[in-house]
Amino acid sequence: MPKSINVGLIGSKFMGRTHSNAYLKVARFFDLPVEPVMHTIAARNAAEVEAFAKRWGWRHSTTDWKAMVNDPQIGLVDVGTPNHVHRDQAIAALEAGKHVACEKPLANTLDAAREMVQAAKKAKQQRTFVWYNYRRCPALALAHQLVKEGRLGRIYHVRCFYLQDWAGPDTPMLWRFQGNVAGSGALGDLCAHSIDSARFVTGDEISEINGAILKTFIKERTVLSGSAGGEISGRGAKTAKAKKAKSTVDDAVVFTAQFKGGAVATFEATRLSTGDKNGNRVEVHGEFGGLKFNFQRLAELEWYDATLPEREQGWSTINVSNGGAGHPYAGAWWPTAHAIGYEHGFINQVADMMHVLGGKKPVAPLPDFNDAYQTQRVLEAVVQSAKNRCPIKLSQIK
Ligand code: SOE
Repeated sequence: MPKSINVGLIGSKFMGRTHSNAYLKVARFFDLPVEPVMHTIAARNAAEVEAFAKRWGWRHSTTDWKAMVNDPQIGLVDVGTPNHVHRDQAIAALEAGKHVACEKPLANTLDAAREMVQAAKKAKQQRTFVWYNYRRCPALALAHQLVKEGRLGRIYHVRCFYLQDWAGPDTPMLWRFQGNVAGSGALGDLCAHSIDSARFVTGDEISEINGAILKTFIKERTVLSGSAGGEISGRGAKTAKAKKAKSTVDDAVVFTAQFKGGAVATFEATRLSTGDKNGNRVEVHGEFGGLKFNFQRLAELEWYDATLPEREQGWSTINVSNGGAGHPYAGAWWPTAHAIGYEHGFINQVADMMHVLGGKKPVAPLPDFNDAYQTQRVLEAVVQSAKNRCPIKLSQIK
């Protein structure tokens, strides 16, 4: 009989749904040493959180996250809220003796992220996890394995871009446009995934940001009643008299970087790439081959093997849904080439978290608070490089 752990989740919007779905499904597909029990969901609006609990199968609902975090029955606290509350919620949960899984980026500021790392260090008995969910897309996990096995040899180039287009001038004010809440815009929301993915695939750390541009194209946005706390919901109303508020985050970021191991890298992320909806791409070129991941072709990893006889060389497309061939996570899902989607990355993450909590190895390494802090340092270095128009060494960012 597997053991179980009671989960308390804070947040019932976009991430609340992805995480709830993951807890709901995981034990149907994976054999787990520890199974999550959907114990309590916490969110601000009493009627909404009650309806959410019924819909997703949470046993209890509450508007009091502090009480939930201190409930002795809860073993794992999941923080699925906007970035500015991650610190208080995660630290309260660690101090109450819980394991913590926190949404990305780790926090809205480097200082808050550092406090979280310190609290995690003190909590010796507990584990921390961060939801960099794209690590658990089979194609990216396979890319990680191939690099780790040395199949690319020395890494020369890393090229990441993350393109969305939902934030045009008609999109109203949301928490994601407020610097004091989100920390940054496309940088922390999208590029943080790219930085994490690049670190994960190469197994290397960024040592220097050589130049960065942070750009806010849309300087102010219409405030619709209640919209600021809401989630991305498409286009807003165009009312001449509507109240406007300043957007205090970047809509787009571009930067160049170098890795400790010598690779050079380019990163680009934007919320204004008209026509590209969720274009998350990671490309790596090494001495013996190349890899290309494209979220919009989720079931595929493009692979170039330069060790083959020259007449056989060319880009090949690996369909990564073959459990029998050992593709990461595929064995838990459907027969070969019956592809999985966005939500499965979250389910795969819960499976890996449960393995770690049960003392077993995850399929792919999970970022803990300290690991996510390394990504947060890169975010800070990019901000400083853009602001001061100069290169920043990561050793300058503590
Ligand atoms: C919105 O831009 C968003 O939902 C991000 O917040 C997620 O982290 C990313 O996976 C998809 O886009």
